[in-house]
Amino acid sequence: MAIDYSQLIPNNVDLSNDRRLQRALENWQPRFLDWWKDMGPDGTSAFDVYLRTAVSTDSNGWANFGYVKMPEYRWGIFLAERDPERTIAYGDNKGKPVWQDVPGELRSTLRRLIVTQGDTEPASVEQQRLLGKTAPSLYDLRNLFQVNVEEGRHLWAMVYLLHAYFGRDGREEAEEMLVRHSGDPDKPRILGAFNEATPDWLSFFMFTYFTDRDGKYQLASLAESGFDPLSRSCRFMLTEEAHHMFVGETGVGRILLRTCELMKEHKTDDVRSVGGIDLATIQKYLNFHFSVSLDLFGQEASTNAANYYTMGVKGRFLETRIDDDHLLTGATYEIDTAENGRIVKKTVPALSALNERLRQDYIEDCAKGVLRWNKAIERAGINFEMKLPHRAFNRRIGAFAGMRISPDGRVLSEAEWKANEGQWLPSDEDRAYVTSLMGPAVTQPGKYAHWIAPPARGINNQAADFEYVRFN
Ligand code: BYC
Repeated sequence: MAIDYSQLIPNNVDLSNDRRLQRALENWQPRFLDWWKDMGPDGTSAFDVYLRTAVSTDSNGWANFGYVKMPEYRWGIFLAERDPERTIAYGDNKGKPVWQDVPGELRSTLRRLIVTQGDTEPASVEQQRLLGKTAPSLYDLRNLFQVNVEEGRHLWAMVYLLHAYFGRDGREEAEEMLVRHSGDPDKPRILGAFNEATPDWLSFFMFTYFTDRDGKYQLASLAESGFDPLSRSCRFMLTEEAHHMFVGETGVGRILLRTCELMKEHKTDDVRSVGGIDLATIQKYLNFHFSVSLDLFGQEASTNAANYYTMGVKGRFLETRIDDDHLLTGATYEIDTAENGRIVKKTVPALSALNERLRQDYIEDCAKGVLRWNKAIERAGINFEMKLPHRAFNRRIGAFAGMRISPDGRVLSEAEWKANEGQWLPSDEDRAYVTSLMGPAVTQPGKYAHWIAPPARGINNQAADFEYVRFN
């Protein structure tokens, strides 16, 4: 169904035919807008931003570009097309038609997953609230705002499901989405990474590379859900997620490129002395964001994950393309885990290892971008390689939580860790240095902060000096 933009809440779910639901969501809408004004990008209400807006949910040409004031962005409810033939691809209900409503016995499980997913979306907007003040260019500022409005829409996607399918409980959960806040000591966001600060643009690019990529993998698993409205919501969300990871990959890539240029131009490794971000510091930020994002996959061995799968609630990445029985009852999977203070390999039932399997898919995907960064460093004639740290490094969730492990996977004593931590994770001094580079936003079209290279091309093929944001 086409997106109906004539409604207060744009949608392709025929909202006007369900007056109760429409009224409930129209009640939530002003609260969302208040939250956006209080917790969204600070001081930006009057800006005209060159944004893309969804005009249809099919794969061709869904986006429309134009100047929009962010509070007037048409947040709405867009689900991918329904496939009337779709069946559940795995677990005990394999082969049965997908559910158009929530089966009673799965209600609390589904609600919990939807709430956890939904909670991350406004959290990331809160984390990025102040970044606009120090944007390295209009191009980057526009990309930040695009990411922000789309995370806002992803919240709408989950809030719609809560309102439409979970009755009063769902409405209460939707309220809570705007009450918990990133880093709030009393009412924090649910998952750890979403309570960390994103105080500078290097952090932002690492976050969109690593943490948004967790989003890709979680959404892809939920897109396999037997609960069809969740699946269809996630499928459309994934189309928006791709741009966020592009922002991350190219953002880190452009910083690396600039660093290499400065090293060559000034014939020095001491990039800080010439106003760039040194490679060692970039590696430390990578270590931090990668390890924090690995935690988002949960325990290595998880009965929750096994139950989600068996019940048909959450599948594997690209479930239908995997060549096996999609039941996994007798199957095994080898995981890295900890035993008596050591890292060991262990073969466990494949069902309980589903979080770890997804984490493995994610790690392989992360490694591809690192390879591209390294090629660019090599092309620039610099002898340095960025590396993903060991999966056990700096973990707070799962078997390695609390252990001291080096980026190359050696178990350390507390003293060894303390002696080296500053070489592996950003120190206060590193953070202070990166923060010191974040000057006032660069607002002249086509100009870039000193520490980052321009992008290879403009958004929607716009010219290099295109005015992506007008401040009014
Ligand atoms: N922090 O059996 P386990 C995105 C808890 S990002 C805190 O492994 P499960 C985005 C867990 O709740 C994608 N607690 O759990 C990106 C459980 O508690 P109980 C977000 C954690 O359920 C950028 C216990 O530990 N989407 O979209 O298998 C910008 C046992 O753990 C954490 C989703 O996450 C943690 N990291 O796995 C914007 C999808 N990990 O039961 C957006 C929905 C575990 O003992 N969520 N715990 O009370 C899920 O699928 C699952 O909840 C998790 C956890 C994969 C997160």
